Formats: sequence, structure tokens, C-alpha cells
Amino acid sequence: MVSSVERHTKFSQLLTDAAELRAHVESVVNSTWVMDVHTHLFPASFGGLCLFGLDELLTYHYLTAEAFRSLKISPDQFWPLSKTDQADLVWKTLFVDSSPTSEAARGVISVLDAFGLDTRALDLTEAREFFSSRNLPEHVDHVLEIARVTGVVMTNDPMDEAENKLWTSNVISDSRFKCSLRLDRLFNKPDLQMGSSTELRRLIDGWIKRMSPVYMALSLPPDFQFPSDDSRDRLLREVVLPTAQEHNLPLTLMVGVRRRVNAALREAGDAVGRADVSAIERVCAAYPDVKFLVTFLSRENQHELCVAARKFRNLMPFGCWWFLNNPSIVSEITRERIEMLGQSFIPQHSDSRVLEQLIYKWKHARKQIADALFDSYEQLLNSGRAVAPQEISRDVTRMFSGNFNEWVDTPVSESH
Ligand code: FIX
Ligand code: ZN
Repeated sequence: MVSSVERHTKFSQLLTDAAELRAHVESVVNSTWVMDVHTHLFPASFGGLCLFGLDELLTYHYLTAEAFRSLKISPDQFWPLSKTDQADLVWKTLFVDSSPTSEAARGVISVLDAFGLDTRALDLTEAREFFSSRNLPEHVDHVLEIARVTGVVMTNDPMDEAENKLWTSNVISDSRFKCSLRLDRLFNKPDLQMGSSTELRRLIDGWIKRMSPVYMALSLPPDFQFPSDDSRDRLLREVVLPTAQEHNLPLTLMVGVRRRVNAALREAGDAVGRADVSAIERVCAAYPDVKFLVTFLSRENQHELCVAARKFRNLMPFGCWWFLNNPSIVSEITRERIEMLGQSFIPQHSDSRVLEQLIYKWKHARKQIADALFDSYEQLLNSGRAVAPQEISRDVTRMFSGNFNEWVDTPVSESH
């Protein structure tokens, strides 16, 4: 007799054994190529903006924040040191004098391991020599291959001088590195905010023409409100949202960051605050023809974001951002999203600033995503429906690239 889980299927094979199911889910999640929808990476052709190698990995702001907790010197004494000396200090503090159990520290271990380098080294000469001997364009190809990343979205600030020079020259582009137009600086510059909306629209139109972004993006503090009686509201309504409509460009909103809570730590000095998800609901309701990619920094906002996404089809939750990118929290958020949204979300972005971070951020994320997906398929099996291998591939592909491709390619309908 055909069991209830095997009845009525167009598929020749169904995964009815839990061990087989787990092996299959892990294999698909580990081998499916992913589109990384938000990073701070640049292609090799962008010269010094393309950060790679051990010293960059060790001076990543996630790690300096941790090192400052134990360092004997103050931030003001740390910053003037050369990058090599800073990296040596971070290594000694977090990897030699203690065990690298934090997510960011373990990440460096995963990267060293991926290249067969000594993860217990007392000095970093061998690892430094390895990275400096690499041919950068080939190294970029190799890292993308190891991480199985098809492409990354950069964070492009048209008001950054070094970047602007590149965009106005004939810099060689790399089709795997997609542009996104980051508007934070526009929102933080009082002189620009004073300009007329028409002038600002013209400015952004010019950037869009030159840079062909896949979306516009903005990070926002926890107290973001919409509507509101401030200049941000005016810029959104009169400049950014009409531009998104006219160019059919999605808008990425990253909500909940409190910048420079401890300015002495520089980039490591930002913190988190719980935001009001209903502000995003109101933006989505007011602009049903604009597609929003949304992430919140506070763990406390994640459930509400899932609920909001169930109400607005123009809202795509993405990633477990920054302080959330820890296995225990990625696991929790991913499970919550699977339970509330099926596969209609983007589980993770890497936020990598240093090329090789792609290796660990994706390796670690894939583990949590595979575990969460296996559990959900197993629950389905226990409820009376087995999945087919092809369905697992379809689901993972949708979450790893399909949802994003759909978001950046096709308009959503007016009705929601
Ligand atoms: O605003 C952002 O895009 C943040 O991701 C960064 O500013 C932050 O410094 C970071 O790298 C977090 O991962
Ligand atoms: Zn970022």
C-alpha cells in the first residue's frame, strides 16, 4: 500500500527517511550558489577599495570592538598604529591569549582553515605571505568559488571622493559586483537637504544613469517614524520615493542603528536600538508600487517584521544584520521566517567588508539555514507530506537568489 506521504506525486523520488532528508538538505544548501544582497565589497579593479587579506580581516570593526574590551591600550593609542601592528595586537588578544569563540573571531579561523593556514599560529608571517602572494583578480574568483557566491551587491556612496573618482573615470566594472546607491550621506548633509527637491532629484538621476544601481539604500536610526515632521520625511517623499517609482528601483531600508555611541571606537562604536516596525508598514502602505527590502538590527523587531511582511507584498525581509549575525540568533530568525513566510524572504546577506569574509559568513549561515530547513521539512513529513529533492532545490534557489532577482527585475502590482 502506498503511504499517505507518497501518494499523488509527479516526482519519482520522495525523501521519507529522516537521515536521507537531512543529508539531502545539507547537500543542496551547501552547493546552491547565492546572491549576496548587501556587502561593502568592491572588485579588484577598484584598487585600494578592494579590501582583502589577513590584516584587513583582523582589523574588521567587529573584532576591534571585541579586542578593546581586553586591550591594555586605549583606542586613541591603538588607531595611530600601523595596520600590521593593530592586526598583531588583535591576534594576540583574541586568538592567542584567549579562545576565539565569538562569531567574528571564529570567522577568521574558518577563513584560515579554508586556505590550509595554521589556525594556532603564534606569529602571522606565513599567513601574511600567503595572502600577499595572491594574484588579486584570481583570488577574487577563488573566494567567490569557495563561498559559492554568484554576485555581491556593493554599497556605493556617490559622495565618497575616492569612489566618485572611479565612477567618473573609465574604471573596469565586474558584472559580479552590482551597484547599490547608498543615500545615508545625502540624508546627513544639511546643506544638501536644503537644496530644492528638483535639484536633488536631478542629482540622484545623474548617479543612477552613471552607476546603474540595483537598488537605493538607506540606514535609519531606531526612532525612524513615517510620516513625520522632519527633513528626512521631506527627502523621502519628495526625492527618494518618487525616484524609486520613476526608475522602478527598489528601496532598501536598514533600520535600528545608533551611530557612534562610543565615537572613540570609530566604526566599532555603533550600537543597536529597538525600532517601530509600524513606520515601515506605513511606508509600504503609502507606496504599494515601490518594492522595499527591509532589515532590522534589533532582535526584538524580528517577529513584527515577519508580521508586517505578511501584510505587504511589497516588503521583502532580508538578512540577519550585524549584531544578529550569530548562529543562535540566525537560527531563531530563520526558523521564525520559515514558519511565518514560507520561502518568501531572503535569509541572509553577508555584509562583508573584507573579501575573504564571504567564506566564513556564508559557511556559517548555510549551516543554520540547512538545520532550520531540515527541521521544517521533517515536521512536514511527520504531518503527512514528504518533499522531493527537486522541491528542496527549488526552495533553496528561491531564497538564495530567486527572491532577490524577482525584486530587482519586475514591478509589483498596485494591489496588495
Ligand atoms: O550601515 C551598514 O551598511 C552597516 O552594515 C555598516 O555600517 C556596519 O558598519 C557593518 O559593517 C555591519 O555589518
Ligand atoms: Zn552594511
